[in-house]
Amino acid sequence: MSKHDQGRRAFIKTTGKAGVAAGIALTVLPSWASAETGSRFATGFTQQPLPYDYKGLEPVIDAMTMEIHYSKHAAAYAKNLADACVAEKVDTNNTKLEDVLRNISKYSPKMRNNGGGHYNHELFWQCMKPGAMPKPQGTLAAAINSSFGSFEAFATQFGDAGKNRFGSGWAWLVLNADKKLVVGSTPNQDNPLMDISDLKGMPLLGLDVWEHAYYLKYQNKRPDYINNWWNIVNWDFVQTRFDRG
Ligand code: MN3
Repeated sequence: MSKHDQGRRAFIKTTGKAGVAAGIALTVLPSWASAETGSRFATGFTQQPLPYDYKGLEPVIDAMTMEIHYSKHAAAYAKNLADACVAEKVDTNNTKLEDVLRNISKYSPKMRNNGGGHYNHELFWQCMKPGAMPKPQGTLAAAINSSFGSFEAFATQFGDAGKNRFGSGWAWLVLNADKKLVVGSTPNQDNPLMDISDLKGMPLLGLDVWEHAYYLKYQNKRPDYINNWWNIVNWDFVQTRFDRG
């Protein structure tokens, strides 16, 4: 059961009693369920189960890479984020991770690296799925065509953002404050929610271009990893994020 589900159950139980006692139906939402973020979309502070097994994305991403990436790298970001939250007195039961990231300049480098690392990976796992369709459809496809000229032009621009990111980082498709689709990249574990980021907005799709994401299978050939990655993008998930953005 996810932390959010646990929170929801506890919330329903608590307000159920209060509602009966007061004779009214309460409509107050817990803090993590703000209208802005929506409880279904908020990223919690703890690592969630991978939505497929380690072999699920083969042959694009091999099982060993997925296992190490999820159970070692991403797990470490989650653990170090928890430690940073204790040290910096972030009440994880009553704070949204997204809000910490939006104000990340007020926190330590440890919070920046691990809060970003945890958020980015939780998003990344959901941005992929076995048996994905090759392109977006519907309103997202139309918006991509309108913003970039064609899906192919978008994919080239996004791929170039990942290929040209020197060292470690992420490529992103972002919905910015003007509700425009923008492509770019961030260094290390930074992301477009962060107040310190040059690229700003709601991340719709993220691609991990750290070597740990591809090196066992692709070695130095990051462009091959990126080109193959299009075969496993979960466009339904990206569409859902676009719809609520
Ligand atoms: Mn990674």
